[in-house]
Amino acid sequence: MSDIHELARACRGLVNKSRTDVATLRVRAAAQDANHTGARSEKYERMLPQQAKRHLRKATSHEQKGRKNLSNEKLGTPPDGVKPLKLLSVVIPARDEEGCIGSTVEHLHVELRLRNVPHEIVVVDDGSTDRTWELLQEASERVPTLVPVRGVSPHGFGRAIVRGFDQSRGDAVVVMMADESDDCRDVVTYWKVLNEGYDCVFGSRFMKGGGTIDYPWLKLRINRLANVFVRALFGIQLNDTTNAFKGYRRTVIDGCRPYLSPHFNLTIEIPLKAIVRGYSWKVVPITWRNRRTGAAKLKIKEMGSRYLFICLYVWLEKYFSRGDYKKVGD
Ligand SMILES: Nc1nc2c(ncn2[C@@H]2O[C@H](COP(=O)(O)OP(=O)(O)OP(=O)(O)O)[C@@H](O)[C@H]2O)c(=O)[nH]1
Ligand SMILES: [Mg+2]
Repeated sequence: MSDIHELARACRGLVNKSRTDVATLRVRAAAQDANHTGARSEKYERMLPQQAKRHLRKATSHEQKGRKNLSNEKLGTPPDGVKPLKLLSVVIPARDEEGCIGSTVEHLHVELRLRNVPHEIVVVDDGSTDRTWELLQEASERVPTLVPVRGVSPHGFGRAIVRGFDQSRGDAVVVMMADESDDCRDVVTYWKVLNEGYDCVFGSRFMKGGGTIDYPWLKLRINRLANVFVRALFGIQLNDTTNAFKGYRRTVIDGCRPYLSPHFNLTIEIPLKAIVRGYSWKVVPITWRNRRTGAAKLKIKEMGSRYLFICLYVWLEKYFSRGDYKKVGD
């Protein structure tokens, strides 16, 4: 029901000619949900004003046309001399995500299948006290590419992702969240960029073309401050280092070991190490929206010092290791 209201609200916004990026994103996100959950019915269409209905129909037909073309499009054709990638592993850490894990996995599977991306979806559940694990078992009957993995104690976001890396087989890896914050279409973009030959692809929600929906005010301020700090410390042109949703070639995942971060600080350990160790990277715009079910696990108070520790650790590596850990030639 809340999806329907969200869509109605967003469309009303469109009718009022408030065509901001965020409004468009809201409509897209809500329409996506409505389609996905089957909630897109006459019942909710009746709730929309005429003009909004027209917008929605037009958007849907564009989207369908676009998808038809995209499914025929050859994705990620590598330039001369670059070996094509064979398999994409999407690694998803999940703890207590019973409200969304099923739709995250199915939605992603549909998108990747539609775009002909050879893939596996490795979901690492550790320490869930709700039905996340049972739902993953059920989903694996419907989604053949799903690989549910059970984490072992001690638990933690970073540990779960590293376990996912160890259990995955792809020569390209994308880390994605379970709470439907990240857009499945951005995963396809990541695959494409990695196939162009880049070692890493970093999404940014804060560049032209990117966006966020319902980002909590305080969290956003802290995020922006943290990113300014990281940028200044490392002198890099990346303004969204702290977002975990990123893509890497397997060579990067292995080349950045051993990982020190058991918790959310792994989010910055991988990209910062990859940059410092000399892997190539590209930044692309992505969209993000706040979770609608479940609870946030990131406790900024607990994580602040851990983020600082890992930043300073990689900074020390950059200036004092004399290149001992640098990427070795292909
Ligand atoms: N396996 C595992 N997954 C975790 C753990 N902690 C968090 N996660 C997952 O990591 C992802 C990110 O956690 P969130 O709680 O969404 O963190 P956040 O994005 O900062 O918070 P929100 O603003 O609520 O989205 C989600 O998919 C969680 O289920 C953990 O200890 N183990
Ligand atoms: Mg989240």
